[in-house]
Amino acid sequence: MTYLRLILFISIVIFLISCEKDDPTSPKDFPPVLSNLAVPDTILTGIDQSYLITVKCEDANGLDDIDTVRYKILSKAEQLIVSEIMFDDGSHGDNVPKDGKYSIRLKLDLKEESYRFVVHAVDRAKLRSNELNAEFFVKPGNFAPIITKYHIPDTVYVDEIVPFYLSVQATDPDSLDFIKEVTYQILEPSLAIAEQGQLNDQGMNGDSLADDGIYSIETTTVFASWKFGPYRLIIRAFDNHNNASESICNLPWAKVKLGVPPQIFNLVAPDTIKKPLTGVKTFLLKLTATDDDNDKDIKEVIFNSYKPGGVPAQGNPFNLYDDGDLEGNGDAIAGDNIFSRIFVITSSNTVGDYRFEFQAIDYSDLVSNIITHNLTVIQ
Ligand SMILES: [Ca+2]
Ligand SMILES: [Ca+2]
Ligand SMILES: [Ca+2]
Ligand SMILES: [Ca+2]
Repeated sequence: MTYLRLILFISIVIFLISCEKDDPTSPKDFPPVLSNLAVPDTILTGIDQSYLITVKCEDANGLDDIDTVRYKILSKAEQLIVSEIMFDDGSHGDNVPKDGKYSIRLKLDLKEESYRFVVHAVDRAKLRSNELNAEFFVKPGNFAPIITKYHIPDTVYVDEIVPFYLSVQATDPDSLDFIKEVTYQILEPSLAIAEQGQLNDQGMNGDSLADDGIYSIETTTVFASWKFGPYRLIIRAFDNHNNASESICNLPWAKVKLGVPPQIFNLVAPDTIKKPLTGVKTFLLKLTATDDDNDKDIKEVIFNSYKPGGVPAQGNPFNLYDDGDLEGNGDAIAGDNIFSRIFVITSSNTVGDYRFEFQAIDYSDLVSNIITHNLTVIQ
């Protein structure tokens, strides 16, 4: 197939060359050629939106030989609506000047029916290009609804189940349109959907008055139970054309109560370590941290380490982890309140007594008891 095409192409070229040779009056001027006309299928009016129309124009005598690219818009009854030129100078919606792509940005206020966009080009020798056409339809646009007033919580309480009340005023700018529904979605810190549903204007579930354009819902913070991090609330109002307004707010977590401090116990750590002659020696530190408010209330577990003579280690404080990363942190199971860390002694460590002080901190920044542990490094 490709081979056949190649032969056909070569024959055409030979034919054209022979024609030229045979024709003593061979033209030096070639007409411009239009291609790739792009016109939107539908143009909406009355919504302050403009539309970009582009066409490619080439000329065998070079782009400078193109004089004008002219378009006209004809009504269904072939009546001329407008006749203007298109641009390749970086203006009127044209992106790149002098690349042969001509553009015009149109904002039309025409009655609802179909129209025809017709374009042709003329070069400096007054040679006229082929003509390209595209049909498009004009219809009145429709605005998305607008949410004008908000009544939403400024935080998400994670430590107690409390009412969570949402209320917005939604209107649609189009006189013949209406609000079909108002939805909400709450994303938890992991961005998973924590809760979603509808606000109503039927005077129920927290909506105080029916049909007043104020949409409400009263739910609770049960979705947020002890999940710390930023929450995201998305409220969308849909009209009868499925146009939607969208509002997104970020809500930080908060606590109703300060609560009680965490506790730590069951420290596992070696008492004595023989220093390696070369390289490093690792050992595991782990302990259990709990909190009477909720075991998820532990924000972090840390320790400070002091070298022989009481000099604090560089890099204090160090974190212990409850992330199930056995290889990296020595933690066997994530979320079991056993916090772990792999600690390293090198051949350059000083011999003597090292002191470790462990402590947990909760999300109210309350601190636990301190467990002090001594580790003797020997030669
Ligand atoms: Ca609308
Ligand atoms: Ca209402
Ligand atoms: Ca606590
Ligand atoms: Ca663990």
